[in-house]
Amino acid sequence: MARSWAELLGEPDARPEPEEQRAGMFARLRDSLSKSRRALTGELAAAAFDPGNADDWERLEEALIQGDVGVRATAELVRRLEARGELGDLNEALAEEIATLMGEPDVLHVQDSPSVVLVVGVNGTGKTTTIGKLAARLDEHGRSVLVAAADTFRAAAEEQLEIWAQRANADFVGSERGGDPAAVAYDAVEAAQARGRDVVIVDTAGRLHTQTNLMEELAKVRRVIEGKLAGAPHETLLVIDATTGQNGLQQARLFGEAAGVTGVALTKLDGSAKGGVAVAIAYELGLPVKLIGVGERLDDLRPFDAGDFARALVAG
Ligand SMILES: Nc1nc2c(ncn2[C@@H]2O[C@H](COP(=O)(O)OP(=O)(O)O)[C@@H](O)[C@H]2O)c(=O)[nH]1
Ligand SMILES: [Mg+2]
Repeated sequence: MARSWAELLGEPDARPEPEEQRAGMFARLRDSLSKSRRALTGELAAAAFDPGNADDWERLEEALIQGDVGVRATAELVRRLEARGELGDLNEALAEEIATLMGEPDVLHVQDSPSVVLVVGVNGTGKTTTIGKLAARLDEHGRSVLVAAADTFRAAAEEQLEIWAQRANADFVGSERGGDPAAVAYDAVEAAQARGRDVVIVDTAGRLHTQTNLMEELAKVRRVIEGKLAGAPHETLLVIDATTGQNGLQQARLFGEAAGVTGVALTKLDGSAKGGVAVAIAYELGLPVKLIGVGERLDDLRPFDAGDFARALVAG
């Protein structure tokens, strides 16, 4: 049941992705997750799985941990499968339990006009690219977008975002290099209010999370946005590179605490063998995965759908 953009954006009367497109989208997702699926189920002879055999349960546990699902989520999945009694097809059962564990889908909070989406995450995870892709979809769905380059740390960052803004038909607000990120965010919200734009997306710097000044900078950007517009930021999206596995989980933990993250965009699933980390992020940290990146092109960003994801990850 592929989730549509209309559903993710919380449009009234939103419908799931139509049947004709579903098969193709699932095939593509399945393809993107092939390395992760191999990492997770490669060693596991699901057909020969015997629920009465303790060694088989142990092998399943190892496979899940190997597949970056994380220790706590793995323990919970095994517990739930054991509680089923009659298992049927192991991979099908596992896919169902993973989908349940990842929880009900949440919308991207962009219903107010203007809404502010603050985008945070470590350098290179795909923040700017994801913003460009998201802006293009919002534009397609009739929402006017303004993007703000509050990553004033890296020289090329502003220019990169401006190019994406042009492609996505979005307004762009930047700063002089070395400028104050919080001031850029302030200007952006003000410009959106003045021009009647629907969604402001704020790009931020991603110097390593071990530097406390990054967290302080993000907190300041956040405070300025909160002060400028009541209820903002409506969404704080953490971008995680799926190829980093458990490291990504650690990032999620840090940013989640410091930056008030409300949702996750998991990128580079197409090249990752560690897509299972999505389960750990959702279950261990309680952070909803809202978007997945499956490539570098403009249309390679998708609403996250737990059922499809779980099936593509283990059952295929
Ligand atoms: N294969 C793949 N590459 C991606 C994806 N998302 C981003 N990238 C690439 O990751 C690199 C870093 O992206 P960028 O947006 O600059 O990261 P930032 O530093 O967090 O802003 C770029 O080469 C992007 O094209 C994705 O979903 N799949
Ligand atoms: Mg960037």
